[in-house]
Amino acid sequence: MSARRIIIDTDPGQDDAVAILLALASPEEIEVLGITAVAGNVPLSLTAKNARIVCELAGRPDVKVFAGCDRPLSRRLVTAEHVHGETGLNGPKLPDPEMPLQDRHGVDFIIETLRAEPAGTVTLCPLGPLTNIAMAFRLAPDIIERVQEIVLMGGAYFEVGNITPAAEFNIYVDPQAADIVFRAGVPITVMSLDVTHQALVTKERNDAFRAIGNRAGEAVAAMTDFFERFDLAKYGSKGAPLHDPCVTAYLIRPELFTGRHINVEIETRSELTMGMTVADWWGVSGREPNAMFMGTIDSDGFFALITERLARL
Ligand SMILES: [Ca+2]
Repeated sequence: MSARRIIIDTDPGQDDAVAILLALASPEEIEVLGITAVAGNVPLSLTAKNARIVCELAGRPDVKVFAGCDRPLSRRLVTAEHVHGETGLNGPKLPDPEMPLQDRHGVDFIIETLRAEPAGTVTLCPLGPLTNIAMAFRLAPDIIERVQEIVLMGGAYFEVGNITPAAEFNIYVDPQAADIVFRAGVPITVMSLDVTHQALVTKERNDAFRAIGNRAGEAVAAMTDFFERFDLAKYGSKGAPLHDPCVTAYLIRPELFTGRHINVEIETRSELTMGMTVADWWGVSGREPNAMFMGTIDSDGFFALITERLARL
């Protein structure tokens, strides 16, 4: 099988960083065509910088990184320094990047890549708010049918919300963009909080990252140490969830996940439930399925995969 060709759209974020490292450590399964940064966990200037820090940590300064949209389509930007720290990558001490940011806008890169590559050969992997993807679809509707698949982290059904009582962060930050993406008709696979809240960095798993003994393992252990302090206080669980690597792990080992092909719609009007992913898990609406909504993960297999691949870096 040839490698899946992907564009990673991201707002790093420690968990984004692990997702990117996993992709770059897995060239047999994943070819990263480029990385587009978006405003989300922290403002765009930081996510565009952090994406390059992570590429350099992976020993891949050749990867093209583009800055995309600096704010949601129509709402004020909400960020999450309370989770990720003021830089977005708090935890490890990593040097400022030397590799350049590409001149082109991230949205233009997405459009041009989908037009240039054979139809049905490029997968989009959004790890943050869906602003860049929605903007690309809005500016160039001809690219929509050329997308192979969208595999994204966002939303929740049983776990409901993590930024408001009703909404998951990525969808909440730009619900209008999410609405455009979920209505586009592209095959979508959703790594929701229902999955990611089962992917907990326990002490044993954190120790395993550190025991790899290379720079990437040490940095990932320091990242998960950092956000664990917040998540343990919030969830009272036995470790912090590692959200975004579920996306890149799925491209390598889809059998780690199970879910249902269901209808998912986005709340864009009610302030109380803004950004809620209304997922028809029980099939009660009669609405057409538009997303593969994941519900379970083999978390031991997931962490074994990440640890094995980080050791290659
Ligand atoms: Ca993210």
